[in-house]
Amino acid sequence: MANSSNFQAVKDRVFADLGLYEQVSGLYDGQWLAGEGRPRVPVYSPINGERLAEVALAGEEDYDRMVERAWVSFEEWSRVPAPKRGKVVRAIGDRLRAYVESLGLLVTLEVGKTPVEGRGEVQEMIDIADFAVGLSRQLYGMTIASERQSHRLYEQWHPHGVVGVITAFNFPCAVWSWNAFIAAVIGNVVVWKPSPDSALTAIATTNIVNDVLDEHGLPPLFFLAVDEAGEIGRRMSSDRRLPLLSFTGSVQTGREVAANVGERLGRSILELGGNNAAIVTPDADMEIALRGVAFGALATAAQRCTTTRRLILHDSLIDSFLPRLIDAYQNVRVGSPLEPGVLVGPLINRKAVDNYSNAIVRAESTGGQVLVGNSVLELPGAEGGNYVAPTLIEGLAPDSEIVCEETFAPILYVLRYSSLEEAFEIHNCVPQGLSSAIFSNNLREVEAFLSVVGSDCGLANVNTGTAGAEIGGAFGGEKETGGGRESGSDAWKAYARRQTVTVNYGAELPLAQGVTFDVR
Ligand code: UN1
Repeated sequence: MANSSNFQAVKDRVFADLGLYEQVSGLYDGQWLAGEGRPRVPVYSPINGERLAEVALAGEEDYDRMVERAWVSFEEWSRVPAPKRGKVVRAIGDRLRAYVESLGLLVTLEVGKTPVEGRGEVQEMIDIADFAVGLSRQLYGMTIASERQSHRLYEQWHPHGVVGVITAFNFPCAVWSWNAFIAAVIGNVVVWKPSPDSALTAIATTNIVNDVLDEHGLPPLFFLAVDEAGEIGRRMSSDRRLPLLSFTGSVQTGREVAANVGERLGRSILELGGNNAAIVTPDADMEIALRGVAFGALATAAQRCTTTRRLILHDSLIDSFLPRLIDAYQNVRVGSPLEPGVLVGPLINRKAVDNYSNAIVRAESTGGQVLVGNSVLELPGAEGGNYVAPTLIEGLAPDSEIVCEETFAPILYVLRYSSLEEAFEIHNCVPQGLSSAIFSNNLREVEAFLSVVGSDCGLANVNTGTAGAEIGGAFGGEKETGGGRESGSDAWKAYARRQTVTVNYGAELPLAQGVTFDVR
């Protein structure tokens, strides 16, 4: 169990390494603004409920000034050649390499991820920095054959200006970096509003990256405004000075953001909820399926957008696969992520624990049977922590209300199927469309899953779980997940405005479509 001296020792080491104190500023507009006169909020560790620090919040005037400054930075940064911008991001990636351990552990302390997952979070930032460096020499535009003589037709990509990024607690720095590093090599400047539940990780990250800019004699590019109630988020969504806003969070808040951004005809990238399923067929490699489902359903205490929330299991596997999964659920170690062997840490806060309990009550009241789990855990040594038992529930209709909702807690609904068509129908009947998986070694089943009648999600996985995407692909989902794409592939195009250029280098003025217009 979390022994408190161990917790304190880790905290002291991490805070010293990252330059954090008991009272920190949550506002960076080129410098860290002192807390005077600003409201403060405490940040608690979900591991044991201990107060980690107190964060001074940004007010609306702070935010306004910040966006103005960000535009000043843009003037300078957008004129730096892209490959040179890439070199700066490379230096940032290198600096992050030096903080893999401490920043990863801060993620553990603040949001409760296991140390390997906390580390993985920072690794994801390093990976996207590498990707962005390569991209900085590849911001290709297309040349198109012009129908007119002595004309050149091509596309070029310019930065938008100041890009807003709103992130959730569950990937407290990686998701920001997907946006920020790609946006930066294109020439944008970024204003970040993190979840107040992961403010310290955002503060430490902002500190590290802006130090590198300082050393390069560059203006601040990565601004930060922590707030508590979402006021700044609302400002951002209706702020015309942010041509692009990337939002990661719930479907409910995403709707508001999309409406506000849409109202001003701005652009948004939405990464909203998932309700991801894994189909396990009789032709699956059962060892791979078991591990893939368990990782997808339990990693990060099921607080990923990509978490497996539904298991679509063939009837014939009910007596073989399911008991093994129940066994894994019974034996997985839940507890303080600072303890060796723990795979499932705490939920982020008490509200998340309540959501867990309420979802199970609703599931049971509509015919669900709990196969394992359904308890809020009081762990000795970690009494103030937010621990719950991973839960498997069987017997619900695939389209029942609770199964169609994303509950950010370790509850996996087991749904049965007999034909593959039925499996796809169950799979696609939820409103969300982020990630999906099939476990099968049968080519026909796999290809059907990947065909137009199969998975309707943005991410489709074969013989690997719904969670744990690499940064090289475009990340995002369909339907209520919001349609946004971030991270790899050509997702960078969302952070740039496309300009179609026509150049006439001839001595005549031929018009397109053969139109004539002789004014004399
Ligand atoms: C999220 O949960 O918001 O694929 C992002 C994954 C991670 C990213 C998840 N690489 O699980």
